[in-house]
Formats: sequence, C-alpha cells, structure tokens
Amino acid sequence: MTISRTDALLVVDVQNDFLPGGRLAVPDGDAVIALANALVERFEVVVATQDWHPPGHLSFASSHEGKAPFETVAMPYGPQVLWPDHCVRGTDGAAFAAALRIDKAQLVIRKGHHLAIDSYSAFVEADRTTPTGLAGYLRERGIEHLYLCGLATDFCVVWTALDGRAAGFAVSVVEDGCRAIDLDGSLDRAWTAMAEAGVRRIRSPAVLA
Ligand code: VGL
Ligand code: ZN
Repeated sequence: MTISRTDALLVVDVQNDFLPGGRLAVPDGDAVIALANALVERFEVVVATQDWHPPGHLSFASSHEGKAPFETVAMPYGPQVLWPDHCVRGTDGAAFAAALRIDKAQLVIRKGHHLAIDSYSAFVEADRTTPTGLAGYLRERGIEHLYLCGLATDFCVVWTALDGRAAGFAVSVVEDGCRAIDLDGSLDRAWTAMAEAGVRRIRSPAVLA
C-alpha cells in the first residue's frame, strides 16, 4: 500500500518485561520486533508507547495484601486485573526491546504513570477520563489513519484501537505484528470488540507491499 503523511504507525509496548524472560512475558512476544521494524522503516509518522509504572503501582498484585497476579480487584474506576510487577519506570524491564528500531519514533507516550490509575489505552487512562494527550498530538499533525502493532493484542493494543476509533481516527491493527496474553478468552473478546467498533484487521504483507 502507499503510506502517506496522514498515516501513523503506533508501536505499542514493545518492552523487555513483555518479552520472553520478562516479568509479564507475552507468549512469543519477541516475534513482533522484526515486523515492527519493517513497518517503522516504511512509515513517515511513527509513535511508540511505553508502559511506565511507578514502584508500588496499584495494578500490581504486590500492592494488594493477599492478592495474586491475574486476580481482579475493584478499583474506584471499575474492575482491575492484577499483574506481576512490570515496567517499573526507569528499569531495564521498562526499556524498549534492544532490537526495536525505536530511533525513528517521533513521540513516546508513557502511560500508567499515575500510582492509582492503570492505562492500557494510549489515549485515555483506565478512569476513562484522564487523557494522555495523544489524540491532540495526532490531530495537530493531521493524522487520519492509525496502524497498530505490538503487545499485547488483548490489553494495550485493543484499548488503544478502540479509543483511537472513539477519537475519530481510522484504525487498522496489523494482526501478525501483535501477540496476546489471552486471559480467560480476552483475545476473542478483543477481536469482537474491535470488529464492532470498525477497527480493520489486516496483515503486514498488505502494508509492506
Ligand atoms: C499491558 C497488562 C498490563 C499491555 C500493560 O501492554 O498490554 N498488559 N500492563
Ligand atoms: Zn502495565
């Protein structure tokens, strides 16, 4: 396809803690790196996101007495899945994968930095009211269509895709450029929600051709 200046690539959370050996490893997560790099090569507008939590973040099971990772707790904004400690700001686990061509990214959005609010979405935090500023940035640059790849399909990618649609952008998710955590059917639910919201499901050969 012809990629134009109104198209932006969003590389979602390709960070060490989400790769095999990391603290919240996404199965086969490192498979997205080569594809992300090929996409980065082709887009003029490249944005990356980074999960970036303070120590003791309330999405960590370790911050809740008697709770284990992957259990759910009630937060003021709704149910919250509890995770192993991951992507603590400034740590090696929070760093981008060493092999990721991050040099071409023009903006890095860090999310989940408020102690008591998680943020799977790169647009709006889990309280559903606190914006990250990404929509304004993309609008000011005249972006119309977002292409997403990265980790994890069923958490940060899907939430970012849905909020991208809600903000008025066309959104395509590059399926083979993503990998999922798949917790209790979350991957199926993610694709259903994206289809209903008008998110396009595409594969990298169509973009790279
Ligand atoms: C993510 C769980 C917790 C993600 C981030 O990047 O998909 N998942 N924090
Ligand atoms: Zn997180």
